[in-house]
Amino acid sequence: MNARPDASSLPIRLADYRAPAWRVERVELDFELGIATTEIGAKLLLRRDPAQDESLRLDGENLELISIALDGEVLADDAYRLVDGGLEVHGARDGSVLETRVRVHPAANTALEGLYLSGPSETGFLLTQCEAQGFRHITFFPDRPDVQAIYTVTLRADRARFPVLLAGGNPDGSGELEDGRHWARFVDPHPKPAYLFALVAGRLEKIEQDYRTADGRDVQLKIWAEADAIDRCHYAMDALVRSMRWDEQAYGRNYDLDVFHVVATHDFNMGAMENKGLNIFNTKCLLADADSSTDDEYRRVEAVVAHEYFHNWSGNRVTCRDWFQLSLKEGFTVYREQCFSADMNSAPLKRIEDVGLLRRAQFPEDAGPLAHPVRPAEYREINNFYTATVYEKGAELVRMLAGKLGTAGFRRGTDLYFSRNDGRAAALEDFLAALGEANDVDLSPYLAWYGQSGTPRLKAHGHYDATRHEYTLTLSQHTPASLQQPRKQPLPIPVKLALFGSDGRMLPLHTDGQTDASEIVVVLDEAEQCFVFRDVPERPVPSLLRGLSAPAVLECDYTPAELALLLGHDPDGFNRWDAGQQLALRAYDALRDGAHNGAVNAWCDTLAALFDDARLDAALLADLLVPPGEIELAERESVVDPARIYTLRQQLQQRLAARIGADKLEARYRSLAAQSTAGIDAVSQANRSLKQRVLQLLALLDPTAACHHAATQYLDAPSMTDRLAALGVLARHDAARSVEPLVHYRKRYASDPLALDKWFALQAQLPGEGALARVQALEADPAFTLKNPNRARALLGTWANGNPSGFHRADGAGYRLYADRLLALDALNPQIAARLATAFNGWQRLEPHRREAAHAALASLAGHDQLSRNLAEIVGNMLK
Ligand code: 0A1
Ligand code: ZN
Repeated sequence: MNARPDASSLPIRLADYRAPAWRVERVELDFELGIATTEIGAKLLLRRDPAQDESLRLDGENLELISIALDGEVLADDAYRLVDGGLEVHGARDGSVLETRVRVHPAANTALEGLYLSGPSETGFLLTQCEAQGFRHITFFPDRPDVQAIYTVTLRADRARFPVLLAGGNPDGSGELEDGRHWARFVDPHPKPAYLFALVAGRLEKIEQDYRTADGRDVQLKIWAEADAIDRCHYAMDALVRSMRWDEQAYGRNYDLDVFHVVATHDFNMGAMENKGLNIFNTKCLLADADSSTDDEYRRVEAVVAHEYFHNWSGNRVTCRDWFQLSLKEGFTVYREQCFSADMNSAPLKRIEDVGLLRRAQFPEDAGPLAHPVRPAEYREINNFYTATVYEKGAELVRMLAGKLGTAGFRRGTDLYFSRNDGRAAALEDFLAALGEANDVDLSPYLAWYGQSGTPRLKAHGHYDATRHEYTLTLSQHTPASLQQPRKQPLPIPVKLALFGSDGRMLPLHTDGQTDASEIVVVLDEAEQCFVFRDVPERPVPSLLRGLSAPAVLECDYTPAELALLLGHDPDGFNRWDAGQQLALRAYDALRDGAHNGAVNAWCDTLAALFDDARLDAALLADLLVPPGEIELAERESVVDPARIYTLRQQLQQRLAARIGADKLEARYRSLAAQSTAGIDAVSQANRSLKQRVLQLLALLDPTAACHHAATQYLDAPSMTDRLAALGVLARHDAARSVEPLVHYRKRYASDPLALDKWFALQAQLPGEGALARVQALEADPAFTLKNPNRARALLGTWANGNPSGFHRADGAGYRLYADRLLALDALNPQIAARLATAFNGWQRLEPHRREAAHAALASLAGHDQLSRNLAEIVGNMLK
């Protein structure tokens, strides 16, 4: 059933963009819905660009054409032609109306793209996913985002089987039909690209709330889910209302329809989708309650609800000209979502989380065979470009621009961007132009960031002239060459900085331009530049790239004592954390190289002192106590041995635990455990976060004591966060003792897919070579299936991406099993197979045995002739 478009098809290039020769002004869609078969009638009012004389060509895949008529006349066989991936029609004119009728098979659609079934045939519901190119699996249409039409959608179906019928836009009537069937119509007055079309039909429950926008529109907010999940939608509703208010206040953006629907499904390829007026969510990003959701999950629900809602302006009202501009909507919307979450929670903790993700997911992507610019120059399969680079690095670029313009200037710029481009399909140049023009600055140098892949290395060297009290900071930049871009150019890098005195206080800064600020931004836009600070009373310790003011890697010749000073004293939580991360890297290097213990001691001593500092926020302390992860550590090695990295990182943490001491860890654990609650307020979350970290550290010193606490905590846990934390410690440190709680959890949550996913993921994460056998055993669990993306990701994705020492076995058996599963997955769902295949990223730097085995697994995948275009592109790039 899945399309197997020619895997070797030619790439699509940004440079080849041309405006569409044919547009659709209005479209009327008629769905005769059924689980096995659905029929779709489409009536397209066509507009032709008089400057182009191409004949009409529509996209369409896996569609059975039932009938076709042009301007009311049934088309003769020679007046149209079904071609690979579409339909050509002869004789159409400007203003012509094309009518087609097609048949599709939702229950057989395992790729979850187009119209598909969520859940079992008897009880599940129908829904659509059209981004990026799913609409062509529904009807023949110019499926490109610069074709924007007004949609009228009529749904017809059996009332008992499909009591709820939803589509994007405003409701425009409903009623009964013969034979127990009914209909509902929706009209969307805002012209939209096809990727924002959506429908949902089936048995769903709802919660609802009224909302009045700042500009006075009454909106009905409705969240829909299957009966067993509807009670877990209240937090999402609360987050939605807060998102709507925030967008009114922060960006002056109001909602623009009378209804806003949100639907939850267990079967979804991504996190969620911003379809106009009908957002569809993976349950993982929508459902939340104290018994089954962790604190991280609550935060994710809040963030994703906001993200999809914010798209209504950054993505829907102003959409993308073509898919190369994807970051125009995604980078900007991630940035908006990050700011919202920072406002709702703690700004430094949010920044720590975001930078952690950037370093763990985006930096490695940007340094490996899948590296691409935020605006790629070419692609074969657009679904492979929903990447950390387009999303996370894209958000960093917007953050950089926002930082440059300041809050008021950025708002002036976005106001102009939204008003000037409302209803249009825009390009990244339009974004930069609006921000720049509204502020009278030329932002065009920043475009270079969008076209160049790779993470710039920022080198810093300071020189203090004690007689002149002058401090000269020399900054230089270098971006490593990549296959596609052997020569990289210097970029404008805003470097936010401060200088610290030896007593840990910030020094006032005197430069030519500014005086007396304690924090300033300098822009490095050449390969190397010097910046001079006057009246500096003593040799300062510079704090650089504060807040990660640009997505770069800082290389500075700090001594461990200097980093320890910043870790101990920086008033900004994020910068303090970042100094701690840099110091931990030094400590790690020292352990690895058997070098002098200076850095290890500096890291451990400083953290041990902070551990005793009652003024420090518990959640920040928890983050400070975690060294960079295995993936980040591997990024710095030219030859990677994941098992050795794991061992060294464990040793480093053991040193920290020993320095703090078992007694203190034990006492802190007891005091935090005594204050445990089920609340999701910031204090309760911080308590849980620190309690978990303390227990993990204690387990490295005294596993018996820690497992004793963990066993009790598992039984008494008032929240999922505590329950899972306890289970994690038990499973890692006392396998035998973890059996009973694991069985207990499995039974308790047998009918809760999201909780079961966490059970699979927790075990897939257990380090070491035993992981392979564990994964195989878990595959035999009756609840395991490759057909559900969340389940496949929970087991296979967590193992390959979140457990380096378990996946990268020296004998290569991990790679072989994984390649096998990717093949099986590819036959069902190419998008998920391709995404999971990116776990091989970095294989070229593995030590020789593993590298050879990884290469063999990739080569065997590449040798299959039935690969989807999705998987073929990833594997092909990996082997370039
Ligand atoms: N635009 C969505 C992400 C998304 C992309 C592709 C999808 O199907 C292939 C689904 C969702 C977002 O950014 O939230
Ligand atoms: Zn998005």
